Amino acid sequence: MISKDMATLINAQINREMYSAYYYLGLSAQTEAMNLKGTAAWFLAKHGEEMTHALKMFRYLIDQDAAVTLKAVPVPETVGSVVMEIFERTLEHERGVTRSINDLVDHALTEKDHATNVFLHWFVTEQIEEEATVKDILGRLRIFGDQGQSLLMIDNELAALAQQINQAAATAAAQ
Ligand code: OFO
Repeated sequence: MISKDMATLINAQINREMYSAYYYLGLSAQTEAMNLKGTAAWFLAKHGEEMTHALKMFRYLIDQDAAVTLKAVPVPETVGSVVMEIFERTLEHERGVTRSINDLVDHALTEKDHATNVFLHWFVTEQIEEEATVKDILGRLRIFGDQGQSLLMIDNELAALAQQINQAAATAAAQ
């Protein structure tokens, strides 16, 4: 059993994870409309990942005998159609999520809630990986540009990355 305060904060994080999923879904639609198939597939794969994050927290609350309180998911912010800008906003978005996960860990430590602290470690590690991936994509866009041939190259790389994410999700679901 976890405290009411801790459960409230995890419920708020479920909402943020759902928002992340929605944010990526919106960008998938947007980049699909820009004919960036690989980028759209990557954003769609990210949408699926974010949904699993929300469901991990949902399951944790239930396992801890805490109430799940679902709230409305905000409409995702509008991001311009410049590819560089899309990834800059995405990095900012992920950094914001990292801050909120860190706040949760801080709270768990304050409460000496060891179970939640251990549970959250997975998310801390996940955020490191997610920020690094977006930083890497952004780095390539900054070096090669976000137009023409280089955009095509990055779009192809994102298609391959999306496949990896989907395969990992399928493997995890089969276990
Ligand atoms: Fe939920 O992992 Fe990023 O946002």
